[in-house]
Amino acid sequence: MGKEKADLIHIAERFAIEGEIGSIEAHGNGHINDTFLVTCRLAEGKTRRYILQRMNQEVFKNPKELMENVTGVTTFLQNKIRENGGDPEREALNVILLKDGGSYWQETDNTFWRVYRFVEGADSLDVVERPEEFYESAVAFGQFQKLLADYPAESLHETIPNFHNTIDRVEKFKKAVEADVMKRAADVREEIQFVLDREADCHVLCDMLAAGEIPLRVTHNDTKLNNIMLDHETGKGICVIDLDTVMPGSALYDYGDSIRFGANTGAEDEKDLSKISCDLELFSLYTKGFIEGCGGSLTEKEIRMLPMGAKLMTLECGMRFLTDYLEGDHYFKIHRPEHNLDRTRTQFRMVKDMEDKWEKMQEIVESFL
Ligand code: ADP
Ligand code: GN1
Ligand code: MG
Repeated sequence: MGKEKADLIHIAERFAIEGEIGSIEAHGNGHINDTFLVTCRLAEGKTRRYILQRMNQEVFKNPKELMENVTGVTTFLQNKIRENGGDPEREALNVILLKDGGSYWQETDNTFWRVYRFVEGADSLDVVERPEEFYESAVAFGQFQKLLADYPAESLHETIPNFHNTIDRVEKFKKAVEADVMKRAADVREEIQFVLDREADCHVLCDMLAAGEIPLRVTHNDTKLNNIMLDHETGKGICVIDLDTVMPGSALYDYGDSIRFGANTGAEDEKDLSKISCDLELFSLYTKGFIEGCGGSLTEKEIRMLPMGAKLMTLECGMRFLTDYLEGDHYFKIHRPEHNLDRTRTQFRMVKDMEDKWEKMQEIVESFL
């Protein structure tokens, strides 16, 4: 991770954490930030844990604006949770400030760091082990969006411009194919063609948003299963994390990204594509949970378009992995040479499977109208 433990301790000590640092270990499976679990010793053998993160500056060009969003959203959520009788220290992310009050630390090497309170008694999952977990994640992501319904959207910075603009994503993808800086395009012709054959689809949701047929909302935009903490005791989605991409978007993005990841019968980077498919039971469960979580706020049009949300978020993600592969793997963390290509292939297999199951998916969604 590029930093010695002593450096990490030095950075963590800038923040108003409690106790004496006992250990700092790399943590979690996020693809973007460098995440560490910091365990501090308190009196009487007790411990307090924190998450220390180096924000990814390749992805987030403006850490100051990023942290303005995160502090704004977390403070707003904490107030709502308090009003609703919940526990704001556990049900929302809590930013730990610097000893002198700022929300992030700039190291001398120009890296940017932040600290969150660790959400105890809960887990983030990389795969759906029990269908109920997926259902609970849906309810929680739906509720999250509902909680943010009256957040002042105009105060949010666009941390990644055009993040789910699939028209823009296709353009960037085509540029990467044309530039072919790594000379990899010839080996992935089939995958490139897969995108080009679906270019028209990439306009559908953008056009509907532009025409006002579906509403712009404040959404999370990165709703994969490991971005939610599930409570050990109740199994409920206790806290939505990874708030770096909270921005105006569509409910269909949040719904679709969860289906992309969690309703897949295989892992996002599975090499054996025969293991990849869209599990319709999980699809149905998530749909039910998300609609419930949104508490009646989704319009009929949004509900009818849910299958398109799932397909487009999966296609977009595959296209992003392929773009990164063509550009030399500078965006997503990779752990083996063709990692982004393996990820691309699972996404495209999932899209194809959704296309084969399209009518069934629509029937399922319509049963909730
Ligand atoms: P990335 O953008 O790289 O995905 P995340 O913010 O999602 O970074 O953090 C990576 C992982 O670290 C999460 O999937 C989760 O397992 C863990 N994590 C992050 N924040 C917390 C927290 N406050 N409490 C407990 N675990 C956390
Ligand atoms: C990244 O940050 P993480 O690992 O939760 C990415 C998402 C992708 C996802 C694919 C800011 O999510 O958009 O869907 O990887 N986040 C960002 O697994 O680009
Ligand atoms: Mg994450």
